[in-house]
Amino acid sequence: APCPLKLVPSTLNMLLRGVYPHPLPVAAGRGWRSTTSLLDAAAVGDLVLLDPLTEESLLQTLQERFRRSNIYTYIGNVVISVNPYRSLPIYTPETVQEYRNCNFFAVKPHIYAIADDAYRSLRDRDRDQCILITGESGAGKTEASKLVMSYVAAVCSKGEEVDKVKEQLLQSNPVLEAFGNAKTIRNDNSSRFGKYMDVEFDFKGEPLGGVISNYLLEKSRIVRHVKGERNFHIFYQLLAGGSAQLLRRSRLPRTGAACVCPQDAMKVIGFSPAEVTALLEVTAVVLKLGNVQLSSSYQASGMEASSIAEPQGRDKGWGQTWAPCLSPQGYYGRDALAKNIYSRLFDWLVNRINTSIQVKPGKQRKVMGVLDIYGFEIFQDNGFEQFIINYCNEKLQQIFILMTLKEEQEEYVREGIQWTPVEFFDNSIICNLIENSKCGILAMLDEECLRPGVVNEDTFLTKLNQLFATHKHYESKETQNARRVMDATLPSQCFRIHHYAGKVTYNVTGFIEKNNDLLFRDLSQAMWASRHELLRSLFPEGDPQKVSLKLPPTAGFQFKASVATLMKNLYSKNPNYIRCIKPNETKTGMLFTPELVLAQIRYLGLMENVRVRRAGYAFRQLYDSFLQRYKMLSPRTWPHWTGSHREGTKVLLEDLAFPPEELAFGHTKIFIRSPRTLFDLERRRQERVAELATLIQKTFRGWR
Ligand code: AD9
Ligand code: MG
Repeated sequence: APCPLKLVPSTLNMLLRGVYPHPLPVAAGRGWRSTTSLLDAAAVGDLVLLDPLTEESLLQTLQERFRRSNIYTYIGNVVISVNPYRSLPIYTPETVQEYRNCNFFAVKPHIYAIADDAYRSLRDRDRDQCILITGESGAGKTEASKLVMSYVAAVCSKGEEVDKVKEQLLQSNPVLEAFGNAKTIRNDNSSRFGKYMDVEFDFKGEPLGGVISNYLLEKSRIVRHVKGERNFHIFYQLLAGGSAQLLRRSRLPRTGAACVCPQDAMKVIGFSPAEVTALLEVTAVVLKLGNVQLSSSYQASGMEASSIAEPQGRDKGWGQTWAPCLSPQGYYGRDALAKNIYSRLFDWLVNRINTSIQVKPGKQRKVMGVLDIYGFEIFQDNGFEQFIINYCNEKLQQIFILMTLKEEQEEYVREGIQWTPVEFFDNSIICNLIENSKCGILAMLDEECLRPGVVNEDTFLTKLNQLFATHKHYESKETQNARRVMDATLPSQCFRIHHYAGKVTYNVTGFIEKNNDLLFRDLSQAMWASRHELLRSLFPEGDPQKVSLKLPPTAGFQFKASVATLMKNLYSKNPNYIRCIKPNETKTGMLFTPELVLAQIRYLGLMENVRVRRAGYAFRQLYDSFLQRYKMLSPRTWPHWTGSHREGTKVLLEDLAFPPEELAFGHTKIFIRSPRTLFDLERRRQERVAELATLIQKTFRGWR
């Protein structure tokens, strides 16, 4: 009801201040506008306060908020973002201003709020930050990372030097997307690599530069992709938008609709024209390698050999260059070479960008890391890639739990509140199953890859089945039989892992080859012998002077090491999470398919998120804001309390007679255990406000 404040004489005005404190300090966790009632369950902006907490209520809340175009919702300091698949007017410069230095509690949940919080905490409190963005393909991770970056760029200071750094950092995106993104069935601009970027700031909060790390480029796309998908954007951009000179030199036709090759972005980053040309030339090499056709013939020795089929017309030059290195394993060698050139080129690109944006050593800096990485994957067929990706997500979940608990514990210590251990599902057991350096699945795979002679996946699988026969999170045909699983449905060549987010069946076919990732030595030597400086530099092991008998580290080993580095890096920072959700399979604007979202709620472990978040106390607030909002509930604190805020809060809550275990009094904050108590408090407040309003109106009428 509208408040009759305007009409009320000033004495009454004074009285009312207790009822309508102005501005209303918003009580709860993040996510309420001051005018929104906490009791409007459908609008709950922070799922920590969801009551009751069930998968269903969580789903319904997200759906209802989505319907109202509120795509962002919090779980404490975790932002859930549901992809609207249409442009919403919520990223304007005005919105940036609204969130700039905002009071987190007083504005709607927004990705800007978390970006602002992280940035301010980095600048003013000297705490390094990381922003972890996860979600399935098409859920909006990359868009989210760009929103965070552009927000930070908009709010940090301006100046010629700073603007140049900002521009370089922002322009690294289109370049990496050109080489690392592709159209897939799930997403027209799907990132086919994981990306972590540290943005570094000076003590004033001005950006100095950054470092990018990339993870596991999907290089198999170079030689094969599903119908309806495309290869990496750069190939199309090269053919449609590459300079006439480059196309002529590479003997490539101009084809496709006009599109921009990100040459300008590369220049902004600091690439020289010669570097741009070299990069695109090697890209052209990969493109042309795909057209190389082989023919088989029998040599005098009786061995079968393949050689390049008669090169035609303008490709003649290439054909001759490649001919000697493409015997004897034919297409396999050709494909391995193409994949290797491209993935090494991509690594080179990332390094080259880093050279431009890196900060001089020795400079004091504060860091904000942004991680945009593939979410949990459960497909019909899951292979080595899914295994690796899901392992990474398992580690991210582990670190999430560790960090959340650590953060909670630290706050309790700061506030002088006793910490009671909370129960949560500790997924270390699954991480260990995969990564244990003696007998984890990855170690077993490496062992198998090292075995001389014919290796195959059968022995690998048999070994796993024996080793993990009694492991709670491992399932095989044998364990199914032994455990008398009713729906024993495991296909042959498969094992199943019970991940925190669900069960995934992996087919071991291809594990060994993908883990080995070997390139024939004569191919790397041929590359090293190339006159093309860049191409040559990508294959240092091709130098005959440096022949090494040591096998290169396996793909699994490398990934495990880079995940370990990443985790260490993240663990040293203050975490902020963005969990992205894809609302439908058809990229349709504002369409919400509940079953699909529910599956993601599970993969993302959101229920566990909420549980961990409110494991101790679901809600906490500074004493003065708390007292201000609720003081009208006790005659002892209303309308005025003259003692300390802490004492006032104590008196107030004493009068309300909540069970003592529901409350804890910290040094600066009051802690409330369950959302129910908070709602109770809020309900009482609403009733009291109505009562007082009536009373005031009556009095006022009497006066008139
Ligand atoms: V993948 O794992 O790289 O395949 P992402 O990165 O999770 O995936 P991406 O950010 O590329 O997904 O988003 C997919 C598409 O959704 C974008 O191209 C946009 O068309 C759309 N999208 C995502 N977020 C938003 C948004 N906040 N507002 C409007 C959005 N559209
Ligand atoms: Mg992406």
